[in-house]
Formats: sequence, structure tokens, C-alpha cells
Amino acid sequence: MSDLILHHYPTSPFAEKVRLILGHKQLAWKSVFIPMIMPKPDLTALTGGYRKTPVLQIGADIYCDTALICDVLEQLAPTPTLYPEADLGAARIVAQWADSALFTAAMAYNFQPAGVAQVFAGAPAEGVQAFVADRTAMRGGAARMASADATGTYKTYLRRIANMLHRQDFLFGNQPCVADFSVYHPLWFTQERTPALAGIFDDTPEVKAWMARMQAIGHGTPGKCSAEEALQIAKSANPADLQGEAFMDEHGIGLGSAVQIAADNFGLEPTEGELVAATHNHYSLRRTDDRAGSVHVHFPRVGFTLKKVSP
Ligand SMILES: N[C@@H](CCC(=O)N[C@@H](CS)C(=O)NCC(=O)O)C(=O)O
Repeated sequence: MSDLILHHYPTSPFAEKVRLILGHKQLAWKSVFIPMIMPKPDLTALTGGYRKTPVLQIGADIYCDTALICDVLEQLAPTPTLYPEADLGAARIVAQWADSALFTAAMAYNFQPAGVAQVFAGAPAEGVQAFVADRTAMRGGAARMASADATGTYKTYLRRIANMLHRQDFLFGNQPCVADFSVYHPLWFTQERTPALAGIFDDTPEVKAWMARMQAIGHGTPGKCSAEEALQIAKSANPADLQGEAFMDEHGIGLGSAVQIAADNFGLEPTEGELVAATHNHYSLRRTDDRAGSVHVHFPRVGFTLKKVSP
């Protein structure tokens, strides 16, 4: 199998979720750093438009969104599992809540003025302005949640997380599962990037102790890879055979159609290509790029929109 290549940057919370899962499953991986804001020409040569962080590349297969990346890593390395049999639905639902509601409240809390001062300490004013403009555009111009609302919501969520940890080391038992990695990453940003605001954890010692256990998992030891090498790897590989999962059509769009896939909120840059798979869980597009060659770009079904376009 080709190497696992993670396209990411160090301060990305969603990337931290995947880095820890790679460490937990003891998978070898290579690291390509991507820009924090647009333009990201080397990344979008692979994805065809999707610009969020992180993206996983395996040869000429490009996996967008951490929910799908979790599924791919689970298939490659089933133990230790991310999806405990007894709590499968609940673990995934808590993970989805954490990646959306918890992440939104925590990041609005983290980006109050004292947090912004720490995140951008030493950065030039133009860099800060460019970052703010990029993220405001990603939110379609909408403001972040007000910081007082975010603080109250984050505190309530932390108490609920503490409740889940009263009698166990991890959210669903004695081992971390997908929910732990999703709940951890927004809290990690508070602790690591905005430590001036980390006093919010003081009322929930169970959460603090659990965060130390999560942090101890580590990232394994990534190898280095340049963006140019990653593009070469894609170009010289063939996408993996699509496994015969049943075609599920909810849109009246057949395989072979020219389509567009985009996230359904925050960061709507679409990817266009030929629909080559649509299972209950994911979509796959075939597209060709001058630099990346012929690639398959994969998206989860949940959280993404599919539309037909004229070829
Ligand atoms: N649902 C996506 C969310 C990813 C996401 O929002 N990542 C943030 C960084 S933590 C992002 O893309 N920010 C803008 C950027 O990096 O360009 C996932 O699970 O991968």
C-alpha cells in the first residue's frame, strides 16, 4: 500500500484529531504542511476545490473530511478500534456533535480577544487581517458566536463531558473511541493555543485528567514529504479499485454523471468530477488534473451536497 500522507498544519484542531488517531493506531504516516488560508494550489490540485484541513492522501486516493478519514484508518488498522460495537451509534453521534456544536462554541470562546492575542502573538498585522478575512468568507460573512454565549455553552458542554467520565477513563469505556478524538481536538486548541483561557477546565478535573490521557497518545513519528512529492506520488499511482459497496441513489444521479460535491456549511468550495461511487457512507469522484494526474476524491455523504452539472 502507498504511504499515508496527511495534508495539514500544526495548529489545526481537526488535524490534531487525525494525528492522534494515527498515533493511537500506530500507523506510519508522512506529513505535508499546507497553508492556513487560501490560496492552497498544491492541495486543491489534489482535491479539485475542497480546501479544508486536514486531507488524507493514499497514492491517487484523496480523502476529504475527518469523519471519512476515520473510516479509512479503521479499515486499514481495525485494532484498536474507533467504533466500539456496544456503543457504535452513540459514539458516532457524539463525535458528530463534537465536530460541529462543541467545535463552534469552543472556537468562538478561543477567539475572544485574550485568545486572539495569544494565537497571533508576533504575527504581522497583514497576516492577522488575511486570516480573519479568510475565515469570515468561509462563514459566508456571518459573525462568530458572541464570546459570552460561547463561554456559557462551552462550560455546559464541559460539565456534560465530565459526567461521561465519572466512572471511566474515556467517554465510552476504558479505551478511546472516535468520540474521544472528536471531543478532544477543540479542547486541545484551548489548552495549547490559548492557554490564557484554559482556566475554563478548572471546574471539571475529570476533563483535565482525560485530556492528559488523550495527549499522551501522541502522533507516532511522521516522515516528511513535500507538496511536490505528494503530487508526484498521486500522478504515478492509480486510484484503488472501488470496493463493491452497493450504489445508493437518493438524487436521481447515476454513476458516470458529471457532478459537484461541496460541504453543506462553512467552506463551500466545490469539487467537480465524474461520480464513480455513492455508497450509504461516501461519494467518490474521478477527476484529472495536470499536476496530480487521474485521482479519486472521496467525501462522506453526511455533511456534503451532491449536484449534477453539465459536463
Ligand atoms: N468537517 C471537516 C471540518 C474541517 C475544518 O473545518 N477544518 C478547519 C481547520 S481545523 C479548516 O478547514 N479551516 C480552514 C482551513 O484550514 O483552510 C472535517 O471533519 O474535516
